[in-house]
Amino acid sequence: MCSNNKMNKKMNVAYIALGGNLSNPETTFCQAVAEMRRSEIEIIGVSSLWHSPAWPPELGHPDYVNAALKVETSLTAKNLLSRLHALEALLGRKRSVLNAPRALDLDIIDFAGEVEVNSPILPHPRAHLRAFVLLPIWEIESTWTHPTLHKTSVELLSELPSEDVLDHAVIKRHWLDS
Ligand code: PH2
Ligand code: MG
Ligand code: MG
Repeated sequence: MCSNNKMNKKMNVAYIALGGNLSNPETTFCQAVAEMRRSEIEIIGVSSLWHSPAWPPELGHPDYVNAALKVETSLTAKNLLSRLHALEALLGRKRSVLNAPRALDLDIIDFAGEVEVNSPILPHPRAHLRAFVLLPIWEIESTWTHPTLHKTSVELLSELPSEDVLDHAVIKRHWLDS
């Protein structure tokens, strides 16, 4: 009888970080969002595109483009992660060594405030240390609070070396068609 999925399924809000430093990340991010919209992932917040040097700096990898999305989904965290991994593969991600350059990285940063020690580890274990994650999330939701550290993105950013944070710049505000 009910035609609206939302009436039957529990909806959760999640924050997803996007990153890429191969091919054309803006195009890849747009394709990723188009695919998400086709699968039970509704986009309810979008950051600008941000540019930053690859971390860690000593590897000399190409610069990154990063962004974040706030989404609403009926998927569980585990199913959302599988969906995101499938999308990474579809859009050209080849898995190799840790921190290898990649066409697309999709990480769940926060899933409904859940805390999980098994995959997917929640919140994302390094999110609080990365300005390329915190800045786009701050842009979408300035009141977002880290689920276990109970600090806002601004508080976490203030704990990072300021030169790290200043290395990040907005390169495009509106990159996604609504
Ligand atoms: N992702 C990495 C490794 N290094 N550096 C930047 N600036 N942005 C990223 O998204 C990034 C990185 C592995 O996930
Ligand atoms: Mg990552
Ligand atoms: Mg990842």
